Amino acid sequence: MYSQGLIGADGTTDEDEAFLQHFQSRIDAEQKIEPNDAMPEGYRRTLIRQISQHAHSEIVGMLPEGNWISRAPTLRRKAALLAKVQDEGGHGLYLYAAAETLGISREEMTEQLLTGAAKYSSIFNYPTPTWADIGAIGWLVDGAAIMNQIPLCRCSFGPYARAMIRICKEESFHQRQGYEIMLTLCSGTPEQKQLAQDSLDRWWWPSLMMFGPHDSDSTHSDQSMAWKIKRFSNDELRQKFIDATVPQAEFLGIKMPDPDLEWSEKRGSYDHGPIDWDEFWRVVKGGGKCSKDRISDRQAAWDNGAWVREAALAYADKVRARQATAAPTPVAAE
Ligand code: BYC
Repeated sequence: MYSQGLIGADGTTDEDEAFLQHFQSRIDAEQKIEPNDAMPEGYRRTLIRQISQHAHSEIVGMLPEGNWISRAPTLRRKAALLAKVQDEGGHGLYLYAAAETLGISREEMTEQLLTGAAKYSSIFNYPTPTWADIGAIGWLVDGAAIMNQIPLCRCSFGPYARAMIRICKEESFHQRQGYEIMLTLCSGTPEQKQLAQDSLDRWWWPSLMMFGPHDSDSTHSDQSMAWKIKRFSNDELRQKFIDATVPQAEFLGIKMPDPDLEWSEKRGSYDHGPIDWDEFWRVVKGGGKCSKDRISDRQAAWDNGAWVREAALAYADKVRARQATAAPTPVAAE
């Protein structure tokens, strides 16, 4: 049933019916697929696309928060934010390493990011004008990330699933540090509480957009769910996030910027107002407030790091040359 040109049967590989069925039966049996296993070309490409975009998001995601490290209000806040931003860098590295097992290099992935061929999460194209934005990012952006990423711990591709386990543990610390910033602001002066409210107003809708387009406009979901890369649809995860987050805003005593938000007894979930999909696609296509800066910052980081890459390669060459000329180790007498 999956052979109708669906599973990467793109004419460039010889994926016959039997091969595709055997692969799908492994997926259906919840077996992990490992890098050296045979896999349809479409599965490999889908994973490279998703994992590399995820890695880029972690790395670009360091920028809006990194912007506040030198201006954090206390030493404790500075230390926590520094650790969080470092964690995001680590997440990017685990994910690039997982994608590399599928046959793409770090250089190729970076080039795809810098030329715009690969996307990164829309959320990181918004500015962080106040300290409260750091609270809102931890609470909402990391909260949305956890909702999306916990199911990825059960992704059918082993290296991605294993990377996600550690990432999710760290994201949960990130979410709590963000919520604690919001809690502190909301228990402070009216001005501080207003800062928290303004940041919620700025970040709520973009956080909902992180989950991707409506299911009806999601081009990859059906196939990714059949392959058990994704376990839930974009709308399902978005709804879970809304249901979990509304009570947290109530506890803070601030209001979601959605007049249509209402608990539905019938659905056992919150109904919400319309998401501005025009804004989503504009931002995804590079029209966000910070889109140009994000890419030029990454380009500068790549260019400025060239000497490190060159030095590492020169050192590796030296080690290889030394090993090649070293005298062979004598064989021990019996
Ligand atoms: N932004 O068919 P769909 C973090 C694209 S990092 C931009 O539903 P899919 C953090 C999508 O790529 C958070 N583009 O796609 C870091 C596709 O275009 P392409 C990142 C988006 O893949 C630092 C098209 O729209 N998390 O948490 O089935 C600090 C159609 O979409 C977005 C991940 O990357 C978007 N929001 O589902 C703090 C998680 N949404 O590729 C926090 C892993 C969709 O055909 N990724 N598009 O050109 C996923 O779970 C899935 O890739 C998505 C999209 C749910 C994002």
